Amino acid sequence: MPQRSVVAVGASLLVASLALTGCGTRGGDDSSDTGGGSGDKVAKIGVIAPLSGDLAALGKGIEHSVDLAIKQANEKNAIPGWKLELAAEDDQATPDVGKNAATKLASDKDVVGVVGTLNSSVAQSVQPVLAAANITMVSPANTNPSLTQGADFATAPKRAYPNYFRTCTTDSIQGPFAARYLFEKAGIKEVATVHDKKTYGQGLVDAFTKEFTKLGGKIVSAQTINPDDDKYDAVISKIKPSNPKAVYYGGEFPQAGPFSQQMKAAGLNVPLMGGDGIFSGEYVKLAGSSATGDLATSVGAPTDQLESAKAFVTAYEAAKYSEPYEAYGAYAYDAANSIIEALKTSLKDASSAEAARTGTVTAMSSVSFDGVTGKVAFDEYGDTTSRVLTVYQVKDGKWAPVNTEEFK
Ligand code: ABU
Repeated sequence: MPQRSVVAVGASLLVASLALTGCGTRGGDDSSDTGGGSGDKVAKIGVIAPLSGDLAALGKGIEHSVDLAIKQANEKNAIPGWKLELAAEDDQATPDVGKNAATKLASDKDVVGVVGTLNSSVAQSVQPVLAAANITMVSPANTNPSLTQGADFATAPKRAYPNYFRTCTTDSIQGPFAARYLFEKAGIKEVATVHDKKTYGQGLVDAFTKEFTKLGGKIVSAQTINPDDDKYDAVISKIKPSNPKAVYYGGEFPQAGPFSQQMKAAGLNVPLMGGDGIFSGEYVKLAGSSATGDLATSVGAPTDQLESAKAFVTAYEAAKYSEPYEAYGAYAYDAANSIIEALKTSLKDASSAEAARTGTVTAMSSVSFDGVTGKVAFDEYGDTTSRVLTVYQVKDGKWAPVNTEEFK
């Protein structure tokens, strides 16, 4: 594997105005008591994310980061005459639960925007509900390309929902980015693929496979797992005789961690590589020492190495939230601030939050600011204009960045 070669990219702007004000005074709870004047009207920003279950580590990082953005906006009186509040709902990483959460938020007349979801499969259920209510939705984590560009994204992209935006890049970039890393930088030409049959996992493996074979690589085995299973010996037995030099995994860490551990215990001692769905400290805990050498891509540059994210990291730590910001915290913070930017226009002369919903969707298209992850702006589909990704590798029991690049 190549030596660490982090390329400093992306934003270098310090968001000084979003620095330490208003943080750390409430013991890190995501309370709705977030400042603002007593006569102010209320507008709520919802969160729909897994706040319980296997993926809660990622979901709680999203919730806390949105809470931080809201508290800072209130402390600064970012929208005079209005107080922002957080309305967080647990989707349990399940499409039906997510749909119910969206329905609940849509029926609350104070809700003008939502940050979420984490899972692309849950987004597919949430999108139509929030679209029907003209509520802006900004995901910090959904990477399946169909959510913005429709089912025919590869051949005939068409904006799927006018109210849907995202601050993370898509698997149309993430899959090929991983393929190029393995083939060109790691010199691996034979790979087995595994996915969990979910929207994200399947789409990511498809995108990886297309680029890897185009480069001249060979997919020696293509398998799937059932996400409800925790024993993968049958699938590993099918892969092993094909003698892959790496396994590319489409799915999330609760399954990928044990999969890595079990494949190495079975004598398949090659790196497992996955996407942002496995980029969590929880993956390393689940896989144990077997994780050493495993690889993941994730969106953007490493948050803790970005000059532009320093104030966010400091403020998040000062707030003493009970969970870390994890893979998507900085993207959730930028997502919340993109909604707040739009609200500065849409709430200005609005009689109520509900009356500002359509105006907020319209104002989102013009949002452009220097966020903690870099430039925050959206293209004609609602996708982020950023194409930066990072490859991480497990070393000494934690993920370490090995290559950050803008995908071209
Ligand atoms: N982007 C990785 C995990 C979330 C998703 O389903 O897209």
